[in-house]
Amino acid sequence: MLKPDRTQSTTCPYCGVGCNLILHIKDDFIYRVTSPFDAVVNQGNLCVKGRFGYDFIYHPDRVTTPLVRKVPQQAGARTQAFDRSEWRQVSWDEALDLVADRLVEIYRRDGAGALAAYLCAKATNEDNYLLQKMFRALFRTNHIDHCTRLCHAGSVVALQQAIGSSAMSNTAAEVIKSDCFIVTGSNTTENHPIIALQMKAAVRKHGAKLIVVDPRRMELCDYATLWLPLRPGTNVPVFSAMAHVILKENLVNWEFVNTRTEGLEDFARSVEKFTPEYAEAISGVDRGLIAAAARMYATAERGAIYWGMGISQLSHGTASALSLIHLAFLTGHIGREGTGLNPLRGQNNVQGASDMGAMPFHFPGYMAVDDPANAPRWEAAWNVEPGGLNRKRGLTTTEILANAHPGGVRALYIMGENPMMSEPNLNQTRQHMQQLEFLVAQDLFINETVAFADVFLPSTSWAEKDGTFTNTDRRVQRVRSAILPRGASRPDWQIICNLAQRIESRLGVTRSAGWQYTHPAEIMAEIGAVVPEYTGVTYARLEKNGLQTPVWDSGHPGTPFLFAKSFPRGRGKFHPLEYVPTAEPPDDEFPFILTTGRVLEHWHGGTMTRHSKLDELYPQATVEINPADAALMGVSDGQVVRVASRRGAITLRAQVTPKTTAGVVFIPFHFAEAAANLLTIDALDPQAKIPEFKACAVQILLAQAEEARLVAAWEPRGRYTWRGSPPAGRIPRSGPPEPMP
Ligand SMILES: Nc1nc2c(c(=O)[nH]1)N[C@H]1C(S)=C(S)[C@@H](COP(=O)(O)OP(=O)(O)OC[C@H]3O[C@@H](n4cnc5c(=O)[nH]c(N)nc54)[C@H](O)[C@@H]3O)O[C@H]1N2
Ligand SMILES: Nc1nc2c(c(=O)[nH]1)N[C@H]1C(S)=C(S)[C@@H](COP(=O)(O)OP(=O)(O)OC[C@H]3O[C@@H](n4cnc5c(=O)[nH]c(N)nc54)[C@H](O)[C@@H]3O)O[C@H]1N2
Ligand code: SF4
Ligand SMILES: [Mo]
Repeated sequence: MLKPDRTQSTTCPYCGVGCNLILHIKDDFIYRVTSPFDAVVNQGNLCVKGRFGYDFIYHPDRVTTPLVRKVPQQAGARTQAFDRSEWRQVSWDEALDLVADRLVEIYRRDGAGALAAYLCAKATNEDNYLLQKMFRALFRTNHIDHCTRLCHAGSVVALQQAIGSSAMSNTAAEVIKSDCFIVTGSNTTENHPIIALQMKAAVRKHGAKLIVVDPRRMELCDYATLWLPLRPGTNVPVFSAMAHVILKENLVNWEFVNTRTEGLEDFARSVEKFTPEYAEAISGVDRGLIAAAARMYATAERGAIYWGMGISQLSHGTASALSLIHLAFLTGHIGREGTGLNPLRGQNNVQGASDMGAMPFHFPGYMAVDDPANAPRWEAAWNVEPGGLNRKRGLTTTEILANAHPGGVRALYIMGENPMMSEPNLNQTRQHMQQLEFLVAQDLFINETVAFADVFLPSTSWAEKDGTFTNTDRRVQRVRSAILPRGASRPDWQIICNLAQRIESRLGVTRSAGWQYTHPAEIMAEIGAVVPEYTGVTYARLEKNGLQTPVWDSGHPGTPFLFAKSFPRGRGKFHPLEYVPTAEPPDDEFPFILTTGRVLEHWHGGTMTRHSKLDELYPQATVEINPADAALMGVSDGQVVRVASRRGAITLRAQVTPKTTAGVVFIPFHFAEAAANLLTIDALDPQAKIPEFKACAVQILLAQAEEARLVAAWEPRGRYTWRGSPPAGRIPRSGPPEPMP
């Protein structure tokens, strides 16, 4: 067996579980990944992505030199360029000067509101902190957001309203201490695989009861005591009916309700009408099952709730999450080990990016931009004149693109996101992208979004840089550079510092906000000096297993579970709810409900996993159809079908499976050849602004022969290749910039 020259321990770049990895390296090449058995998060376990999905860093399509578009792009007529010949390789100086010139020009001409940035839940805390600092301190804009908007925004708003804090309340591994737990809107075995292992252990080894509430028959249903297969978009009636039963049968934890919550009376009146019969009529879930689930959760010693996108990605995502929070309030299943309200955060560092202020409403540490007490603290930290920082809430991701027009947003800076795959209604998103006057992308690949850019800044991957990620249960862990940066790529934090200094000199700033860091540890020290929850987070203390925030001071051990004594807002607040149907119910013309989501082997728009061996494990998009529906339509397994909504159409193979319930079809959104988001609807939750990815109406037709031939010709990695790339098989080594062909 190959002997490594060295190993490096670090954190997985994929999901929010935050598994610890050991990279085995020979000749500056990572050839194997294992995991330490004493890692508290994953105890030696890894899913297929953590174990094998790192090879994208060596993929020949990866771009490691700064690039500028050859043909200048015009607002309104911006095009996508996937071909190397359409770009010019430039030096870092030229690329950074151009970006600084254009951003400053647009800022001087149109003001702060014309600039916006998408931050990156894949990048480190330090990277995100610096990019929001650059846009807030230098350009005075709060138009800063990231993929959390498309993700747990509904949960975040609901938890803020009810509790005053939006993170997972407990540690995922505590699930083995629960005697009953609800998993809803979360396909945990595919999307948080290592947490799912702990859930299975809770059931099989510790005898816990599991209640699954989900329209799809995902793997955890095999472990569940009860499965409530609800129609997509009917969370509020189902969970409100559970609250109804808990109140009617007096299964309420009165001590908790009386001492820790407020607003019960109005709430109790509002759930009068949510009888199990009423909920059954709307959701399709048997009334007896709803009552049984209510009793099982309410009478547990330690009950916990875990949830995912099936709760938040709806045009009433906030209400859905509130309907879950009420169950924990009524039963007092929060503030103790093995209980809690646990939104499973998705990206490796989405918790961290949110903590770092990668959002339009908050400075780092969730300090509201429009609360007059907060801006002065950051003005002092960033050397900004008093009153200088913008105190108005900025635009969200979805709003930033919708406002890309003269008088609105003119320049967008995207660090590691792919809205041209991840936003709903892509045909419209495309039109918005075309309206931008200037687009900068900082990424590893020319993905569907980067292809629209004027300038490409090549960043290093997680394997080539130092920093920290904060996982789903608030654990801040080290990311350690294992190999030299590929080609001329630079860590995100360095690119931002290089650029910010150029911007400051063009703006003629006399008081620098400070960009002279020699190591990300110094950035973390700056964060900890102002954000109380990160005060005790220093690199020296993170060495082995990281620390769970809040870490109030340098001796504080971190916080495994929250809210033992009180909530940040004082008492937990009940919110009376109404049932609001999804924005686009099925009808005669579009008779199926489309729900979208993920598969184990792939990641979002596929930029990373489709440039990895993982693509060979799951090479093609499929639409999952229930056998009853397939029989009615005469569709057989593997047949090519055309799926259309009012916004777009795609062609792909059918997968006939009982995993999806009758009337509902499922398409993963990883595949550009059949992008699910061409179909999805851009209806938004009014408060959280999260799109309704989980329900829209579609029709399914058998494909024409021509379309079927196209699908048959798909190959693994058939998505795009960066033409002119090195011959397959050659592994580009670190070193000087690659020559352009
Ligand atoms: N392999 C892989 N893992 C990932 C990701 C990835 O791309 N690939 N992405 C990461 C990210 S960013 C995130 S946010 C997480 C997401 O993780 P999940 O939340 O598990 O994501 P989804 O696949 O979108 O599945 C959501 C579940 O909601 C269910 N659902 C749909 N509609 C409803 C509804 O109306 N009510 C209820 N109760 N359930 C419903 C679906 O059937 C599905 O089981 O995964 C993370 N992990
Ligand atoms: N239909 C449908 N759409 C959805 C969802 C759904 O369930 N259904 N889910 C939504 C959710 S929950 C989410 S979170 C979003 C995700 O949406 P996005 O965040 O837009 O998707 P990703 O593909 O994860 O994009 C990450 C990008 O970062 C780059 N990258 C990786 N590492 C680094 C790094 O260190 N530095 C830099 N600069 N770049 C890096 C990758 O190459 C990639 O291009 O999608 C949303 N869209
Ligand atoms: S469970 Fe998540 S963090 Fe762990 S190896 Fe898989 S993708 Fe990585
Ligand atoms: Mo997400």
